[in-house]
Amino acid sequence: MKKHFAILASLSLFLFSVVSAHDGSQLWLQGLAPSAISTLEIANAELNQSWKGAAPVLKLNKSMKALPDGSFSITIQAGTPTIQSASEVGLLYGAYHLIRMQQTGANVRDTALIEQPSYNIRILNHWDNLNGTIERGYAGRSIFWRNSADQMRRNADGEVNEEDLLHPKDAPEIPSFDRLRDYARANASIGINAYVPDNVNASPKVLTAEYLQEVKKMADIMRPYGMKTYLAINFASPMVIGGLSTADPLDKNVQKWWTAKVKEIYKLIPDFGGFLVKANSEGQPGPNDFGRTHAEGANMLAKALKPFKGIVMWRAFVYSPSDPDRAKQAYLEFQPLDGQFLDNVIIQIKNGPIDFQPREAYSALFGAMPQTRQMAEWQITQEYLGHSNHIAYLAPMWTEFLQQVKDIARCPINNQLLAMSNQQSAQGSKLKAQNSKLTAISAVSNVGNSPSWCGNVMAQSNWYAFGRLAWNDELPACQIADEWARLTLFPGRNDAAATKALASVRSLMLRSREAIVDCVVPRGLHHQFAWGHHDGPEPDCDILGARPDWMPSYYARADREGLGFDRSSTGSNATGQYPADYAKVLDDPETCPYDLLLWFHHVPWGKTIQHRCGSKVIRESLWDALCHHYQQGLDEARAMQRDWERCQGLIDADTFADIQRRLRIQTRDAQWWKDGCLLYFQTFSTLPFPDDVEPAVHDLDKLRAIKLGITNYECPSQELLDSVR
Ligand code: GCV
Repeated sequence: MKKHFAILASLSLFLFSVVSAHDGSQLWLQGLAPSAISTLEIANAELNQSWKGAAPVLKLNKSMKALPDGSFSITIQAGTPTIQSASEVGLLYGAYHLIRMQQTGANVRDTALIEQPSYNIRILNHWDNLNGTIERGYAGRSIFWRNSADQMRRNADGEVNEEDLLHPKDAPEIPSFDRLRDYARANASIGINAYVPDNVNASPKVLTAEYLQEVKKMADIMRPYGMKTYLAINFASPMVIGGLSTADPLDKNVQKWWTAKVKEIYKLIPDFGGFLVKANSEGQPGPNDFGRTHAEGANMLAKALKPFKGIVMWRAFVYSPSDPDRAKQAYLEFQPLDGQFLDNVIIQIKNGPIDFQPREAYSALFGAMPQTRQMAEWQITQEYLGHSNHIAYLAPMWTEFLQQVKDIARCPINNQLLAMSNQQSAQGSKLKAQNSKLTAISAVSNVGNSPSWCGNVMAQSNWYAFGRLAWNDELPACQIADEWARLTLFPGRNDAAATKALASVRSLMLRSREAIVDCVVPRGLHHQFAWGHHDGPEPDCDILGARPDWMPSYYARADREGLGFDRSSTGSNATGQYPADYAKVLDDPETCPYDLLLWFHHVPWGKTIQHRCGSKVIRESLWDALCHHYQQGLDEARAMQRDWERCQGLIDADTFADIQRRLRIQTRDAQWWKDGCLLYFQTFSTLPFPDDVEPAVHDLDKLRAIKLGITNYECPSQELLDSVR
């Protein structure tokens, strides 16, 4: 008996320690992407390969047409599921939802639910250049353009030829069919229904006949998965590829050129979605170059797209080098244009007024243009969050934003015109009917051709989280983390060891965003990143002749008195752009949320700050608080390492080792941030570190000399980081 027990025990130990290889290349999915032709066939094939139990019934139900496109219901009676929807794509979403329910341990015996999307367009923006590089991409090269090999010329030192980086090769390259189908499937599985395959810093060449043929091929692959194709366009295209002498939106020939181009596109891609435009921003051409407004530029494109039901997503990411406060720019330029945009234009606004910082105030434009459709733009790729070297789960940041916009701006961004149309007459209700259809949310993708798709497995969680929140913007970040980790890291595992490891992964994910805020930009400090590539600290960056608003000192405003940007009514008055009651809260440093203190106020080093840390209320000087936050950032990076170490043997070995290595880099980076920022700010405060803050391990002069020398298309390697500090 004893012997049997011992054999059984060692056998079960063996079974528990055998971890099926799940290296993340499959993302959160099981099996293969069905090579089916129609959406319905895909839904059936997915259920056949993944659903365990009585065969589900799929029913097209036209009476559900009143619900937003893609909505579905699932009813399970005694284990037999029925999925219903007004459209095939709704049935596909229902199939993925059902499979997810089973794989995450939900009740799949008897249940009834209806799911409908929060936004009609749920779109990924890819900043992929036609030469295959990805701006702010840290996961290899593009899956859409010239992706099969590194085709760029390099010099003897291995540096990429500048010309190859900036300009696409003449001939487009056919994208890999399988990779694109896997991409389409992954998106459909979480409800993402649209993509823009090219960079907003757009090459006019994407609109040439040759490239449009490639776009058509992509669109054909994506269509059965419910993915609509859009293009980022260059506003000067009529001049660059059309031979016109102007791109003035009021010029008849320019209008004709766009009308013809749009027709050409729809002939190839009948369900083409429309254009995404970055205009008059960071050197991109736009209507202002011809003395026209953003509304005139956007409307000209909107008119060309209208007959085909296409839309324009016009970005509000604008700022001029001369304005005293970059944070006010988008509002100043766009708010006065409220009501001037046609109804197939939607203004795409970054969540914060600066640029995807780990924490920002929400952009005051949300809710400030009641007669204009608006959509949020988030950033999945970790431009300011340690690239793919750091582990940062971003759903807590996005849910924080959604909450603020709903509560404070009182702006349901998915339903802008509802309130207005309710108050209006017959014309108002017409507006509601038309416009309530145009609701959207977007995010800048982190997908590349690296085996893990996103640079590392943990970074996939943000792609997943974006899809889930775009579908249901009420989902809690912790639920999404749990789902993603179960599906990706512990598929099919319900044993005690896996459950414990899952709890560790969840803890790591949920603390990761705040850890990075503490580590790099605590309490509303922002943009202290290195020049250009934005990896690592460079608070004292000083580039001769460069725009002041590209310099960290512009944002930190450190001096002998204190730290922070005075955006109160006695400063730049950015607070005045927010709804009056919230503006009042922000305007007073005593009531301003502690998390945003240095965003809105220049605070004296010695000023006593009262804040909460867990259940404790702490009173300390700004300087001490700052030191404690950087220390906390470092401590949290170490805690994340410990969380991960608990998963050893329970996660695919290669994935475990890869994330372990990245967390080591992250902890060393946290030390670099703490020393680099505190030693620099200390030159102004002249105050000592508090006793419970670890002394610096670096010299300020050495840190100041660090130049990583990488492009905006790269994540620094461990070797590079180790060699410079
Ligand atoms: C695509 C920031 C980034 C740029 C990006 C720009 C934008 O400035 O650093 O790489 O350009 O935002 O969103 O247009």
